[in-house]
Amino acid sequence: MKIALGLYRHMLTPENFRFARQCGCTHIVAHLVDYFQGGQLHGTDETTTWGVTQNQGRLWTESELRELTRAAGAEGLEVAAIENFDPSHWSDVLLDGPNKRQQLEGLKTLIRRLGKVGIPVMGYNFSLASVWGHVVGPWARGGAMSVAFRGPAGPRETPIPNGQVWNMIYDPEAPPGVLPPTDHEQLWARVEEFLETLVPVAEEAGVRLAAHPDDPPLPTLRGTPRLVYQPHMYQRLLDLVPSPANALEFCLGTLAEMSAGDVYEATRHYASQHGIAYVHCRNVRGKVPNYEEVFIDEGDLDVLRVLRILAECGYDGPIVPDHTPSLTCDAPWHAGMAYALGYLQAAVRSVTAAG
Ligand SMILES: [Mn+2]
Repeated sequence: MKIALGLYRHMLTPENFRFARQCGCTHIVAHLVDYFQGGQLHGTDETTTWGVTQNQGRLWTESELRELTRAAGAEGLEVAAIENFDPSHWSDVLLDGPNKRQQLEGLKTLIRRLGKVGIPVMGYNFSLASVWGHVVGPWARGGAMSVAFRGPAGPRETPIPNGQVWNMIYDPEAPPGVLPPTDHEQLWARVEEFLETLVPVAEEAGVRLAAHPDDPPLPTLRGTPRLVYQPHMYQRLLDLVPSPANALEFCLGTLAEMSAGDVYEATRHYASQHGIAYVHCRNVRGKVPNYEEVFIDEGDLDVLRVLRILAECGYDGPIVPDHTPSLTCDAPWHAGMAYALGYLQAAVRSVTAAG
């Protein structure tokens, strides 16, 4: 297994690449969407979004992707994956809007560019509401700040306004009103078209598409359907277009939050069919509708047991800490990640040595 660090766009700097290498990472997972902009990840009320995306019609260029791989390479790292499409690149793919065909062509171009520069995975989250509704508080060990989902006691589930999807504003000029209703089968039809269009291109480009499950894993959120909110729903997604290029961004925390199923069985099930492109590893206490993100060595998930199963199934791909609670010090995010990465280093070494 390859230890990797996920970095948001504003964190893709030589200093952070060096930090990752110093923590023993051989790979990074890069977010190129301009969310957060260095600001808040989680909002204070139901109207908060991750901001306005400024990339309508502007696909990530081959030279910017190549520069990313060069800059990471200069610090001894490979780019294992790009995580998440920009909402403005695929809003009408998610919403079945008038620009869908054109946007699918754009996504094909992006996948081909990833292939050209040697980035082997494109992670995505086929979701209208995306990650939403979490609150911040001192829920991890020692009162470390982390995020929780509180169901009806959390932010009120307001409908999604026009011009927004995936928790970002892609059209600030959109007319007033909210998204039209969508049901689960309509959403499945949309992801099927997305996969049928992109999987052949990804195969040819040597890129794997990797699906993240819905976080929080509820049947609906803000009145919109969720796609993968129980472990078995990942299989439906793989079966839509069977191919090595149709794979999973296997989020252990989200799987552990699901109300049904078993995260260890799911890990064996998907790893043994080589369906996992990369792993998000974080720990959690509780399940929907009430759970908290905690340190990698507390919470409900037995991380060592999961890693042992991955090793037994021959999984040799990247594993990233996903998110961690913040440590109380001058560098809360970095310290939290360094802690999780140190744990992962030792844990991966112990399970692979035992095998
Ligand atoms: Mn995740």
